Amino acid sequence: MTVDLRVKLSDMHLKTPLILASGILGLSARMLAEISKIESVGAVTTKSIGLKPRDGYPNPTIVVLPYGFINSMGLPNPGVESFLAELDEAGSFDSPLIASFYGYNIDEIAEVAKIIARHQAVSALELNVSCPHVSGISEIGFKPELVAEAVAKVKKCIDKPLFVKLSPNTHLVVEVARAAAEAGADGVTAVNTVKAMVIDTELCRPILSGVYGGLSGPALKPIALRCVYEIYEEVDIPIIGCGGVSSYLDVVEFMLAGASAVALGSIIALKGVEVFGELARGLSKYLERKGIRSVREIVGLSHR
Ligand code: RRO
Repeated sequence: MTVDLRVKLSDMHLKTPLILASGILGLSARMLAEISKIESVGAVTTKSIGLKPRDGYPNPTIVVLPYGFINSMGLPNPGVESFLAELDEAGSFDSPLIASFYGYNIDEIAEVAKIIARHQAVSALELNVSCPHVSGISEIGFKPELVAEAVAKVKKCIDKPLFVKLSPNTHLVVEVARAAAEAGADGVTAVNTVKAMVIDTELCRPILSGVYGGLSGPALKPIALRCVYEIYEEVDIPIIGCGGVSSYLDVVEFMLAGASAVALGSIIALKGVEVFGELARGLSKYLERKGIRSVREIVGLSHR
């Protein structure tokens, strides 16, 4: 039996439900274009891009733990104009390119969206209102009314699908998803990292230069999965599941919870892009074993 891994996400057609998450190998446009050519890659997402260049935080910016990473990169990015210039040189994309972006207020968010959406290589936008350790970002993403305002304003300026990346660091994750949906968002990405920290017991001070960071990897997975499940129960909007996927069964779990596609982050940083092929093969075998023809059939199946 041949199984079908294709999924549709808003108006994008993905060869597989596997997406490269924002912040992973996504700073160079040329590298993203290369990754988009890998057979089992469904879509690729850029590092979050803002209006102006940002250096990010000084080292140390990442701590490796037995159950995941804590990062505090601090939103390093070249700024929207330089990033688009890079995109001009990057060559073609064989899978949809999702441009992640941010702003410190609603006017700035709309301005960045307008500039990015003009680039023909960009298939969709993902609004990051959920970075846990750069001030001014989650402050928007924790407030359903501000997210609704941002989404409505952005949708007026662009004619491409808009996703909103949600924070797990609020009890209002479903309310924020609902606000995004009602304001016209085409999907949500659930979720960004969990706010966390590490302390050096010899130096007796926080290890990360930014003090706080975002926890990703296996420890995040059950939290992210719960967010996807809750949103699927309450809000009628496509969901990209994101958080700690490290095996094809994790992909299956996210889809059963209600995700139409699944973004991969820490596992790619750890093991490289070969993982896309491994997960796609595992997913196909799972579907074959279950006698399911299309991966689309398992989306939300655990809610029966
Ligand atoms: O750059 C970062 O430090 C970062 C961002 Br923008 C984000 O959205 N999530 C995260 O864990 N790190």
